[in-house]
Amino acid sequence: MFNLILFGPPGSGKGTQSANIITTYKLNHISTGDLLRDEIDRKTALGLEAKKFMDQGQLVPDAVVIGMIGSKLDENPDARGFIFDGFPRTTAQAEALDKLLQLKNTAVNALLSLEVPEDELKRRLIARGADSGRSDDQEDVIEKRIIEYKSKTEPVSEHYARQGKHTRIKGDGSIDETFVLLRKEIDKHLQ
Ligand code: B4P
Repeated sequence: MFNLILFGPPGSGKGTQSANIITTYKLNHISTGDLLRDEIDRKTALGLEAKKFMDQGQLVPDAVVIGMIGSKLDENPDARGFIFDGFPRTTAQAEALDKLLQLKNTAVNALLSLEVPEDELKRRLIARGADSGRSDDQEDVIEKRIIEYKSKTEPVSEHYARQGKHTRIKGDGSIDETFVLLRKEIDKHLQ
């Protein structure tokens, strides 16, 4: 089994590159952002609760997100591996993920961290907000998401650096250029 965390700030290309990776490597994609937006669209109790946090640029509480991941892993017992997109976003989520995978006799193989300057992140998210109307892609909310990332999410990369699993990937080129860099790194693990 090959388990990859695609990591980086909001707008760094996690969702975009996950789509490329799942096509090429046939891994199961778990995006907590997509799962939460699906709950919001279906107006479930979980979705209504999550929306309050997402619209403010805040992280959704750990217990909610960890519960969703546990169910997704159980739904796919025969997967070749998983790509985790937007998860874990806190050290508590990382510790929970390590335990959930351990129960399945597997572990995180690598965390690939997309590095993109802040002005480019903002440019991408504002552009997406203009097209999609996504309520968290508005300038004031984007600022808050970046602050949340720095204080709560960046420590996750240190958690996996301590396990020798953290690699930085230059993420400010085009979508295709970034995918070439990601492939080189993933191929090293799969050889
Ligand atoms: P996510 O859905 O994960 O959103 P994101 O961080 O903005 O990344 P995304 O994957 O969508 O964007 P991408 O960089 O691909 O999270 C949304 C919210 O959900 C969070 O703020 C939080 O509230 C909540 N949440 C999710 N997971 C959680 C968790 N684990 N715990 C707690 N809360 C959680 O793309 C952005 C734009 O850039 C796109 O328009 C794309 O086309 C463009 N782009 C990408 N790569 C590009 C490139 N190389 N060049 C030019 N443009 C590019």
